[in-house]
Amino acid sequence: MTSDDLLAALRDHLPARDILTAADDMQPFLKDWRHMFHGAALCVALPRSTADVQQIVRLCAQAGVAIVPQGGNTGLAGGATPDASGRSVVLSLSRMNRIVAIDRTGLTVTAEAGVILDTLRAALAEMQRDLPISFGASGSATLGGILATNAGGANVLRSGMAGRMVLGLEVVLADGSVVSELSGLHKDNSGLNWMQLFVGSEGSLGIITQAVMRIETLRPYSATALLALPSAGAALGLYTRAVDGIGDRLAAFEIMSRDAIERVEKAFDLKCPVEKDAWLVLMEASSTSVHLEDDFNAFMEGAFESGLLADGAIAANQSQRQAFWRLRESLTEAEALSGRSVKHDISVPVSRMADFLARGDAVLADVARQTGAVLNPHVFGHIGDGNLHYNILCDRHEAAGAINRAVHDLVIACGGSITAEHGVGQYRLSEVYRLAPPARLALQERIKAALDPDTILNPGKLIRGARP
Ligand code: FAD
Ligand code: 2HG
Ligand code: ZN
Repeated sequence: MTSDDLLAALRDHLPARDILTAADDMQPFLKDWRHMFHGAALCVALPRSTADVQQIVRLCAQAGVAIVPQGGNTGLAGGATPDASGRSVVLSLSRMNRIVAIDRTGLTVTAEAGVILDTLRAALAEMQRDLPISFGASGSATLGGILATNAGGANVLRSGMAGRMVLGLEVVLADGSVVSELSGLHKDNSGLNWMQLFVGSEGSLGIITQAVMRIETLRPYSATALLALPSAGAALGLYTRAVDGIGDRLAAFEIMSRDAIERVEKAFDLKCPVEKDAWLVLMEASSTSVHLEDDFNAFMEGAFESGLLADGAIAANQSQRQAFWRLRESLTEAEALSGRSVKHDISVPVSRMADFLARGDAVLADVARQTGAVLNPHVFGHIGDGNLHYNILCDRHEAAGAINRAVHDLVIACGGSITAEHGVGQYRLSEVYRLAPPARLALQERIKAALDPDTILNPGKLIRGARP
C-alpha cells in the first residue's frame, strides 16, 4: 500500500476533519514541548473512539507505516515526536477525552486516554475525591500520556507514581486487536499483571485508549511552607524530621537551588518571600483533619529550633500557597527562557543525594575544563523520591554529549537511574543502551518483538526494535 493509498483508506474510515495533512494544521504535533525535536508526518489522525484507533492501527500495519501516539505533547524526552522521514502517522488521543464514570464509594475513576489531568482532578474535586498526581504540565498532559510515561510529580512520596494507581486498562495492540479490562477491580490475581507492561511503555507496545484509576478522598486541609536551607544535607535532615513528624500527611517535599529560583524571579518578575540560602524547600502536608494546621505549625517551630533552617515562611492563606507553588512550577519554563540546557532526570537512593550533589560539582568542573563550555546548574527536584532535575545551562551545544555522559556515569556510580520520571523517548535512548544492564535490554526487546514484530509502534523510542 502506498502512502497515498493509506491516506485514502484513512479518509474512507474517518471524517475529513479527523485527518490533518496541511502543514500548518500538523505543525503543533510535529515538535516537542522544548522544541528540541522536530519531525514530519504523513498525517495526524484524531480518532474519537477505540474502534477508530483500531481501524487506524490496522491500516497503518497493512501499509507498514509507523504510528506515533501522542497525548498532550508535554513529554520531556521527545517520545511523542515522529522522525524526519515524513512516513509516520501521528495518532493524537486528544479527542478521546470523556470521563466515563466516577465511583465515589469504590474509589475509582474511568476515563478515556485523552482527558487532561486538571480536568479530571477538577471533576473529582467536585465529588470530594482526588487523583493525587501533580506537576507543572497538568493543564495539558493527558491520562494516557501520564500512564505511558509513568509520570511522577510532587506527590509521589505519598501516593507513588501514576502506574501504581492503575486498576484497569484498555489498550489497542499493534495488530489492531484490543485488550480491555475496565471493571476496576481492586483485587484480581487471575492472570499476569499485564497492565503494568503498558505503564511507562511510551507508546511502543500499545495504544492506551481508556483507564480506570484508583482515587482518594479529597484532603481539604493543607499546610505549606517555603524554607531556606544552607545545604542539601540540611534539606535531607529536615526531610527526615518531616517523615517522622508529619508522617503520611506529608504530600510534597520539593528542593530548589537558589540559582534556579533566581531565574524564576527574573523570568516572571516574581519575588521569593524568604531570605534565600543555597537551597529552598517547598514542603506541603494535607489531610482530612482540621487539626493539620496546629500540628504543622508545631512541627515548623521545632524545625526552626533545630537550627537546620536559615529562613522560612508558612502560607497564611490559599493565595500565598499558590504563590509558593507558582515559584516551584515555573522552574522548567524559567530554564527554557534562560538559554539552552542539558536535562538530567536522575534518581539516586535518598541517602546518597548530598553525596551525588557534592561529586556532581567536581564532575561538572572537569567537563567545563575539557570542553571549554560555561556550565550553570539549574537544579531542583523531589527529595523524597531521590529524584533531581540536574539540569545544566550550557553555552556550547557541542558539549551536551560530554555533560550527559559524565553526569550519567556518576548516577550509575551512586546506584541510581538516568531517568526517574520523564522516560527514555528519543532523548535518552543511546544513553540507556550505553548504561542499562544488557539482560534488561534483551528482555525488553523480546517483549517488543512479541507484541510489535513489525515495529509499527513508536519506532526509535524506548526500545530499539528491528524495522523490517
Ligand atoms: P505526550 O507528551 O503526548 O507523550 C508522552 C509519551 O507517551 C510519548 O512516548 C507518547 O508516544 C506516549 N503516549 C501518549 N499518549 C499515549 C497513549 N494514549 N497510549 C500510548 N502511548 C501514549 N513529568 C513527571 O513525571 N513529573 C513532573 O513533575 C513533570 N513536570 C513537567 C512540567 C512541565 C512544565 C512539563 C512540560 C512536563 C513535565 N513532565 C513531568 C513531563 C511529563 O512526562 C508529561 O507532562 C506527561 O506525563 C506526558 O503526558 P502527555 O499527555 O503530554 O504525553
Ligand atoms: C518538574 O519536576 C518536572 O517540575 C520538570 O519534572 C523537570 O524541567 C524539568 O527538567
Ligand atoms: Zn519532576
